[in-house]
Amino acid sequence: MAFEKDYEEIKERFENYYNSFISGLTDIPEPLHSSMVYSLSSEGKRLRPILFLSAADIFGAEETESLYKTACAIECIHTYSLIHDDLPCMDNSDMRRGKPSNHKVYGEDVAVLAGDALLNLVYELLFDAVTLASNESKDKFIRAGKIISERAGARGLIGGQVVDTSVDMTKHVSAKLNYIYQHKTADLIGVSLMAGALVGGADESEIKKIREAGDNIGYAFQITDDILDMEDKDDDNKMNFVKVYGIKEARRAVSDKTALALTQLSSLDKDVSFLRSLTKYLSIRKN
Ligand code: GRG
Repeated sequence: MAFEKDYEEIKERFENYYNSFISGLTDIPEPLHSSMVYSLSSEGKRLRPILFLSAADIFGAEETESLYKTACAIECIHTYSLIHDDLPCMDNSDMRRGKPSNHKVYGEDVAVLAGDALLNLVYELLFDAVTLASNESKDKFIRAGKIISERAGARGLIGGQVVDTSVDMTKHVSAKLNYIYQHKTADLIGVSLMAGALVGGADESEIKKIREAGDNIGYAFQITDDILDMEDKDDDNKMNFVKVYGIKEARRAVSDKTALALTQLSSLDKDVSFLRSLTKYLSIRKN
């Protein structure tokens, strides 16, 4: 299928750069180095960098090193969040991507530090992206770095995680689930699209449309994750959309959010065919 071929092609282009970035991680003491490389190089979908690169392409961004450094920064945020999310004090998960989770191999102390080190690499990469950018695109990479940092931070990913792990879910469950899904998951997915559009030169109204589409894609992605977890019987006693509303309502929500995202993408006067196919694929994915 054309979509799968296109996905693999963008993934391969990203991974060529990403793998050389990982090989360049030298002068790091052991076992920190091995722990970082273990999670960075384990097989994932690379969804967020693919969203970023696709959005950038739609708006005509050039294939520059700044672009790929920003894509690597986004994948590093995602990887650190998975390492920390698996820790016993968070989701307490022994497995990740079909392999023992980072702390199961390297211990909790090293896993915490590997996550921290990846987050520090993020700002090295984002600063490098600005430094290497042409004079005309420097401001765009500065803005992209700023929104990525915001959405990864206390009002974004980390805010969503703290509500997920520590808030009493017996009251106002709908509002709390909304907050968790928007921030823990949709913020990074949405900002990948927004940042790509930004560095490609999208105007404010285009960024707003792609932000809305990205947030709907991200929300649907998290509900799909819950559905897959329930089907896998990988149940963790935590409240989620399926447990609160049931599987039928969860499937309907995925379909509604996906339809909204498709309409929002189509309202951009651009060739969004790959992003539309990706959005549809994500709503029926099996992993
Ligand atoms: C500072 C402790 C601390 C935490 C940072 C951990 C954290 C904030 C946020 C958790 C974010 C999280 C794990 C959200 C779940 C999102 C999700 C469904 C991830 C799986 O994404 P995929 O399916 O994974 O794209 P692959 O393996 O394909 O990359």
